[in-house]
Amino acid sequence: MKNKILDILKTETDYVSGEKLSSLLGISRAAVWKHINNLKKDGYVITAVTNKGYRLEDSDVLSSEEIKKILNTKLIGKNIVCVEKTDSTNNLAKQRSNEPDGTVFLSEIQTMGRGRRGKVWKSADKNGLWMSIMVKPDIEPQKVPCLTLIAGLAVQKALSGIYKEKFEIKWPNDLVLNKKKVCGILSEMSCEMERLEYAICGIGVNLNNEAFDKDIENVATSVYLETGKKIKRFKAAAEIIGRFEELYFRFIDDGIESIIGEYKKVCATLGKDVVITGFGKEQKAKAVDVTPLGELVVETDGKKTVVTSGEVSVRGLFGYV
Ligand code: BT5
Repeated sequence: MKNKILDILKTETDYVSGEKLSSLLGISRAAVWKHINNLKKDGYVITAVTNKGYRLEDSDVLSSEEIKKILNTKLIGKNIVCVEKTDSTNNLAKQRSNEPDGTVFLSEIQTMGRGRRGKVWKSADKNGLWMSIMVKPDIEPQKVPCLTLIAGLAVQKALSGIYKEKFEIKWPNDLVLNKKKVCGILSEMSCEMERLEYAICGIGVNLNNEAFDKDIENVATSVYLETGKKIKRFKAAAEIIGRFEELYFRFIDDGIESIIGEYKKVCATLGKDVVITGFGKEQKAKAVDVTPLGELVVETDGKKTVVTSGEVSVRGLFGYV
């Protein structure tokens, strides 16, 4: 009933009276009022004016219904869990790992969003998309880093399909726009013996942020800051989930080789002079390739080395990218 009221309010730009809603739906006005209050609790902004009725204001609500309405996938996002607040959607996914394959977890805000190796991912506001996709493929655990590439490429394709700006990937997992980070990805997994139980791709995208904290303002940006356009989070979520599924099925059916070429085309790191930080030291190198397992091949004094994202961080010699 709540959703029926929502559908009616969405089709009207002006106020809809409680009387009209009650006669259209065959419920009492008190029941209408109760459902309106529940919608408000869900995050919808509804203005109520005596003698006029109810009007739905332009609100950006992250709900599984809104996402599912525009989602056309077979596996990913068939089950969506949306919560108001959690420490980290990756943690939420782990706690609820018995949810079906392809479940997507979203939270309006994260109180302890995580990056790699204990770093913090700032996400204590509703300006971005904080989402984890849980998959349970029958693959070797060593191939899980491929999912990070897939997630990065999925976000790149989704945002490039919506905006005309050039979104690029900074190896392995950052999506950058105008040389600043708009998205980070954290993949985690659980294995039993040599068998993968589940993998979680945590995706954080700065969408509508108008500013960032001092400590990250030099590296961080949002889609809004770069394009001047705000986007509803459920639309961005649906777009990313759809792209993720396309790439994920290609990966399962034909291997990462079928995707890596596309990844390399949008990878801003390739061909750049970079600084590799890891194993307690910093080293200058040239990024020359990405392997089918998603590792970066770097060259120093004619010698090629393969580095993995779990081991090192990479930044450009002359800036973040
Ligand atoms: C990442 O780590 O970029 C992975 C971020 C993954 C976030 C998602 S949100 C949903 C899911 N739940 C989680 O708890 N995590 C995932 P890393 O490459 O280690 O980068 C971390 C660094 O990015 C920090 O040290 C900051 O410098 C910078 N940073 C922090 N918050 C940021 C933000 N909102 N936007 C851009 N950069 C940020």
